[in-house]
Amino acid sequence: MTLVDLLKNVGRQSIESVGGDNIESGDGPSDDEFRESEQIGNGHRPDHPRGGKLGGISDQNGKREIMREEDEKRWNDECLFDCDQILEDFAPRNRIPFGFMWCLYRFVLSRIRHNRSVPEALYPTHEPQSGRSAERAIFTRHVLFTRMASVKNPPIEISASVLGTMLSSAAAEMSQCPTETGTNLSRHSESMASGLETRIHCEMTKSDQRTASLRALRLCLAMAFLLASGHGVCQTIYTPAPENLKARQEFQDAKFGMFIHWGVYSVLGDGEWVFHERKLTLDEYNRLPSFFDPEKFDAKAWIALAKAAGMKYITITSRHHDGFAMFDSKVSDWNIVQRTPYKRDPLKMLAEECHRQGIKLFFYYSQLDWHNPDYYPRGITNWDNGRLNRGDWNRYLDDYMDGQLRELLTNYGEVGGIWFDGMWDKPDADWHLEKTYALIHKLQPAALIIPNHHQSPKPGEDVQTFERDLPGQNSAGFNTSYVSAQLPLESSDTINDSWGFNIGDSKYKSPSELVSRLVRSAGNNANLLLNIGPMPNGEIQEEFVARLRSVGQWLSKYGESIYGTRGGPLPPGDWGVTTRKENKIYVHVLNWAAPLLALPPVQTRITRAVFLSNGSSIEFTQSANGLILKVPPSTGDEPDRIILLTCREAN
Ligand code: H79
Repeated sequence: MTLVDLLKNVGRQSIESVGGDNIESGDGPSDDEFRESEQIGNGHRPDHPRGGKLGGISDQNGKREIMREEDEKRWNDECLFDCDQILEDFAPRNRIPFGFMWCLYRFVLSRIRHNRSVPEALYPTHEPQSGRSAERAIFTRHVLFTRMASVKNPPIEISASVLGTMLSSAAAEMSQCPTETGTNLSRHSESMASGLETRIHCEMTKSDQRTASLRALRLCLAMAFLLASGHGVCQTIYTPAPENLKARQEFQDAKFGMFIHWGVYSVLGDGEWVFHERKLTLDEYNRLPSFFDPEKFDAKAWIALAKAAGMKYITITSRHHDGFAMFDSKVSDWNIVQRTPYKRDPLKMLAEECHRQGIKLFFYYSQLDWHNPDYYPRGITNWDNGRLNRGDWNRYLDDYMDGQLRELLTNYGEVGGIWFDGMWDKPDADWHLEKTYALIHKLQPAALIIPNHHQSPKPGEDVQTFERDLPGQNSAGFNTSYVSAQLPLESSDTINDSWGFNIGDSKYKSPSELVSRLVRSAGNNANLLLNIGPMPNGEIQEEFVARLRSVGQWLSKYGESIYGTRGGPLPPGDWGVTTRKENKIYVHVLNWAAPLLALPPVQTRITRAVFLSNGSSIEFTQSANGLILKVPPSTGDEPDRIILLTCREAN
């Protein structure tokens, strides 16, 4: 059953279940069947007003079908709907409005909850299916169904006032939801309801149902865009500045960046989560800064290492989840200048050196804070570390966080962008993203906003990043599998298994493995942001240095197949990937033992194939069925055999 099928069935069930007098009765379920049909048990969902609970649907022949769990999941995960198809399927039977209202309603809620752009909201993607999010999804669906089932004569009543009423009722019900989301949704629903009622009015007659259906569809779309364009509670559509678009391209061309995790936690040599891992108290953790004195820190040497590795940008932790500012912040004294014997601002030194050496500098900034009491209510990583059990969330975001971001974007010259992390700690919270993103874009329009929230991109964001995964992969279970087709992509990874300095972690990836990750990232149209965790004395351990230099040596030879390229045109596979630039395709053979490599068809005519390492010709056959390459034998020590294809036209 496709999602569209599911949707049709829901529309049908909902319409039939209210028994609207202008609806084809069809051969849907009887009341008894409907009553029996609810099987998706959850304590939060009260009974259906008509006796049954929610979730039952019927198929085309009236055979009752219970919505299976996997359909439910797909519904939540994909929620794809195709307006044209709905129109085609529902219009002849006057069934559009209800099905479509359902979609719209879900869209509106989804939009509020996730601050998504219109296309994102119309095509919501994967959310975690357990815990509070799932509970929330179920609750939302419940409210939706309840409202839908109580609307009479759906095709006529698709009007702003009905939607307004629905939203008001939903607001009342949401306010009983025992989560922060409930409260937020309640508030938003209420303000939307009142806004809508005054803004749009739509009268439709019973005799004009077909037109009504079409008008309803248009109305819904119009409302959707209206909502998205800054009216009511929704955000203005983000239009990136020309310099931002240019920065995105430069970012994509750069392909390889250095991630740096460095903070007072480095002193303990146990990673950047040590505060949380050891469940330290504030008093205990507050002692750490006095041991942080990186006398060997040398900004020039760090940047020179990044350059030797072939990296084009650096993303450094301006503050991690411990909230400790590694820069001179006036917003609080929880910072390197005021709390450590070092007393200086390493970010300033790095920024100056980056500008001198032509490297872009990005600031990692954790929105999650384990130290500031105003980070309240706390998130999923909360433990009792001695903070007061009260705080001012708005003050945390508007004064503290935005205050520090203002400093970072004002005092350090041109900044590549801000790399946000930690929002996943409070997925339901209102993070004031619109405000924060607007502040960043106002201060430095070219600065890229790179959020590591593990969800699909939201308005105002400029890059989609994937933590320890290639785009679309979700190996650790926290990345989204949605991949933006518009935004630049980035994959972040570690050289050993740690981000912050970890004295006991010797699981270093080999230089070949690192090259392979870089190549696979490029072939997947993404940058690689490769991490080092410098030591507390300011030095970078030799294991990292040696590996980075190896990758740099490889890049000095094969960089043309990486820098400035885009992924494709052929899909990545276990065998390897392709990258492209102008009329060139680079076939990166990463894991292929046989002498012949058969690939899918390439759209343009290939005029020449050479082995990039020595320029020798490569035999190939191109036909409508695909492309066959005779791969030079592996010497066993090269991470990548690259075949350069020259094409008649650009790809
Ligand atoms: O800075 C590095 C890490 O410290 C930070 N991001 C990188 C770049 C990071 N913090 N957490 N994570 C990465 C992994 C997040 C795991 C999560 Fe969960 C799974 C968040 C929510 C679900 C585990 C379970 C952590 C909190 C609950």
